[in-house]
Amino acid sequence: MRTLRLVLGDQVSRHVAALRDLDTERDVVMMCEVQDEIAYVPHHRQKIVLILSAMRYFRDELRREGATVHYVTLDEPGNSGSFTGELKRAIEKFTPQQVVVTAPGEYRVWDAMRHWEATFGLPVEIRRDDRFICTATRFRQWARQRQSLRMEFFYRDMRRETGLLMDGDRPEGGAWNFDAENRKPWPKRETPPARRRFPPDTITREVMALVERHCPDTFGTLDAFDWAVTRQGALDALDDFVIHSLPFFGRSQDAMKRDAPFLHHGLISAYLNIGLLTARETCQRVEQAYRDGHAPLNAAEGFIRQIIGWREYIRGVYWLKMPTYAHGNALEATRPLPWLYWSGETTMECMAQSIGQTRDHAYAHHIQRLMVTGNFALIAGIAPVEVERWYLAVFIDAYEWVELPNTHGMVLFADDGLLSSKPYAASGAYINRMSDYCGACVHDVKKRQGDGACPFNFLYWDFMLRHEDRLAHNPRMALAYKNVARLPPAERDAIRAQARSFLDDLPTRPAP
Ligand code: FAD
Ligand code: DLZ
Ligand code: SF4
Repeated sequence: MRTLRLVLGDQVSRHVAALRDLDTERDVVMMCEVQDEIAYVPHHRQKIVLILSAMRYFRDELRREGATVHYVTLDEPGNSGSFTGELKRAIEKFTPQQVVVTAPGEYRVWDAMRHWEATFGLPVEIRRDDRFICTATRFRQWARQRQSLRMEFFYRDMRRETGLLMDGDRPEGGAWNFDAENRKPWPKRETPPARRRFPPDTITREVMALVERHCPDTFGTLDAFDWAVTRQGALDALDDFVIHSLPFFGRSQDAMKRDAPFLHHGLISAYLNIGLLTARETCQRVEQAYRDGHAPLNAAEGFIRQIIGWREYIRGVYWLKMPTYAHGNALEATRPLPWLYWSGETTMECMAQSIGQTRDHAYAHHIQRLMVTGNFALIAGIAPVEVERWYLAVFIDAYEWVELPNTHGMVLFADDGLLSSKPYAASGAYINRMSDYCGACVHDVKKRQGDGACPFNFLYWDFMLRHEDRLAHNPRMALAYKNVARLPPAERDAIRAQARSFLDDLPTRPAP
């Protein structure tokens, strides 16, 4: 039976479910570069280049294996601009007896896919994406047994199921979590390691020219593009991380430093998310480094927890709650996204650093996303849909299944605490403790309000006052609200007034 096998841009793996039983003699593999996917948010140009380059390399790899690959480039005449339109054209051209595809990462695409069988009048098999360790069904069963969905318990189950860092049926080292040893500021005199980068070669340079022509005005520069675009490149990047940075991963996980975007982070989310690396092999490589004595347990455990814990949990929540998950707005946040998120022009050094490096590399690490750009959006009361669109656009690794729960739930508390037991609101003191940003900033991090005060300070206190009725009863906020109670009435008024005028003065423009 002749089968048409559709592979999406974030599925460029020979082991993806749709290619499992590929018959290179009879079947046709299809991939298409389409305008709908390029434009559904204004993606950073490096993200588009990564995806299209990885697709083109994967096409060539499959052809070397002898497969027939129907590949539609973005500028090909007749390109209909959508998955559905391209599938229609391919069905007319190859007259297959069935279509096979791997389930997509995003609900939006799944919603289109489930109509294909009726639209085209032939069998369309949507296969489970087995790149993930926990299936959506398994997560649903886990969630059904709980009153609250806390990641830590899910993570323990994943450790047991995968056997990663286990000592029989007990956790390696006698504890599930070694965070008490982690999360220190960056050591003052230490220079961050030079990370292995991958300068663009011919295929990538062609794609870069295409993207420059096609998306001249979208966010982000291409000048510093040096992400890996092949499976081998991604494996080399993982090796580089394990050798040079893994031993220090836990310690430096939350640290921030000026002009140092990567520190000891993995830089592998983009590869995991498009299929160039698998979660399991990445964790096994890290576990081996620990067992060989190359990395301490706190580092290996901390890293593995991010992947089999947070990453799998976040995906589970997405498929458990979509499509309604995105609709909530528990804190009734309505401000438009300030233009500084796109321009990077601001006197707040922490924001300028985090947004500037995002513009240059399509990358900011977790704490910058959570506690700088995310925290600002939370305490400023910016509308969730606007914040979510920004996060989905600007990062090299952004897909809705992982971006949305992180932004909507973890950062904005828009899901009313489904994902995290309290909002991650923080004043400038947190940023000052974990970074060297404040020393280079015109604002005074020690000042709560008044001339020159750090905006994170008066916005934080304004947030706490604004949401007192809703949050003061949360036991995890009790200590913070004790401090709120000590604020004299005149200072409360001053904080509120300064926050309002600061936010009202921030320029906004229609989003790109
Ligand atoms: P490391 O710091 O080296 O961590 C290792 C790996 O753990 C990452 O590669 C990633 O696969 C996984 N991981 C860690 N934390 C998370 C998490 N909270 N959720 C899911 N996976 C996690 N990650 C994405 O992959 N895509 C996104 O669109 C995305 N959006 C985010 C939005 C916000 C507001 C926040 C707070 C976090 C977001 N994250 C997202 C999670 C995290 O910030 C990135 O995975 C991480 O910064 C990627 O860089 P790294 O590979 O150097 O990660
Ligand atoms: C993100 C993206 C972009 C920018 N372009 C394409 C593309 O041209 N062709 C393609 O197959 N996939 C692309 N992608 C990835 C898809 O958006 C992704 O597969 C869906 O969001 C499903 O997760
Ligand atoms: Fe950011 Fe405030 Fe520190 Fe400036 S002083 S870098 S605005 S936290």
